[in-house]
Amino acid sequence: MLDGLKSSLGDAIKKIVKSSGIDEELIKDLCKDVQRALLTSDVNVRLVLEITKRLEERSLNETPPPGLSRKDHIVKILYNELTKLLGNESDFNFIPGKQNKIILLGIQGSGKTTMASKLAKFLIGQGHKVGVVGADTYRPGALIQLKMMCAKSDVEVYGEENNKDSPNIVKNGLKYFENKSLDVIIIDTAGRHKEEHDLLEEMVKINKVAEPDLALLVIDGTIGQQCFNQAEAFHKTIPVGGVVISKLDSSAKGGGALAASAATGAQIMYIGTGERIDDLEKFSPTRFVGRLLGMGDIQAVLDLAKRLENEGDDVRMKRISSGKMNMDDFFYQLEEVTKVGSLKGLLDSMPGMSGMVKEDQVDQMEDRVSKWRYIIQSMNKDEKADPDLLNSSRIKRIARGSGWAEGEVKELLKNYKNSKNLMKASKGRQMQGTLRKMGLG
Ligand SMILES: Nc1nc2c(ncn2[C@@H]2O[C@H](COP(=O)(O)OP(=O)(O)OP(=O)(O)O)[C@@H](O)[C@H]2O)c(=O)[nH]1
Ligand SMILES: [Mg+2]
Repeated sequence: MLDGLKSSLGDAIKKIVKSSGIDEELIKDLCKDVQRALLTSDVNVRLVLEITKRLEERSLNETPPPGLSRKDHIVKILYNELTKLLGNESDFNFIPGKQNKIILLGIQGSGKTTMASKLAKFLIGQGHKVGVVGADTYRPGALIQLKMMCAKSDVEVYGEENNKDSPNIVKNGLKYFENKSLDVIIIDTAGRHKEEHDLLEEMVKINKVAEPDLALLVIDGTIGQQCFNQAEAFHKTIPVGGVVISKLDSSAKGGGALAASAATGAQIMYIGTGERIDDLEKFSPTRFVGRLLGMGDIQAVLDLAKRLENEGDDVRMKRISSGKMNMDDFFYQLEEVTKVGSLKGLLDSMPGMSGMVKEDQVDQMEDRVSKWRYIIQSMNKDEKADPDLLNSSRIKRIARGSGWAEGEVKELLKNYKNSKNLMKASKGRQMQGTLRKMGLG
């Protein structure tokens, strides 16, 4: 499924992983590769540009958490951004003690009947008891097709071969199943018109009779980003509870279909990945992107990132307060403070501090933080863990790597050492500590 997209994204990641060092050019290259991959998969240009812009900005500006390499961090950013592109995780909660009605909607040939039988089997696998109503009165042989597919999983189908009134069939079907011990009823409808308007009118009628708990819109994934218009039109007319994208196995445009549907705000709940009855998956953006990027590789990175995030503050604060702050800790604190918004705002909000720091001092500090970001990024892992290693030849190398003068590197080191010493002395005295963290103490 989506093999083209998978291999082109995979190649892009390989380039990053194999590189000897990360620089701006490489990040720009990655963005171009990702752009190409997504466009080839028919993802909308605007969405592609948004995602690669964020990928570039975050890759250039974010400092990886200590312990996570820059490369891994970039892979993680790519993973995050692609996941966001595909919308949220969503689940339909079946209400116990009643018959939950699911109606399948969609244009002709989108895959509704196939989906009805796949979904029936899938839900049975989850322990539900399922019945199906066939309300397609237009397509010759529709009921036979549905019955044949459902027979494979012993699901009973209600249909009326000679009744042309589909809302009436739905009504009769629901009545027929009423007293059977079933908890899910799936209703397959006709997709007779390509013209949106007529189709939508019919949908509204059936919808009224069925009073579904979940209306699932089935969209053919091979149409790519055109999904947007279809999903949006349906979404506006009928309270669509979820979207199913079918035929993702045979579509080179599947990425576009998924992204476009998510962009309407509709939740993608299931995907169809083949013609057989088992070719159905519950859709999860995180799992999907994980697989797209090669789950084995990415999972290890995500696990590590998560562990480091959780380890986060406790360990770090202990290290800092015991005077063992390393360069990563120092920078982490600087970033924490600047993240809050302007330093001035922060200081003004502290009791007794208001107006104590002059405007230009604050500006200077913010400039410094951004300068130091580049310098610290040019240090290697050992140097960050133990800045005492930084002798004059290392300082020279770092200056060259970061694009700043040696004097700036030395200035940073001086501030780091001051902060570290002051931190030791000011244990527990929070406010002064904060000031010193910023190199203002
Ligand atoms: N490759 C592939 N083919 C699919 C998938 N889902 C459905 N199809 C095929 O698409 C065609 C149409 O599927 P149907 O389930 O009959 O579509 P429908 O929406 O019920 O069509 P109408 O009732 O005519 O509106 C059939 O040939 C199916 O085998 C899928 O996930 N992958
Ligand atoms: Mg059908």
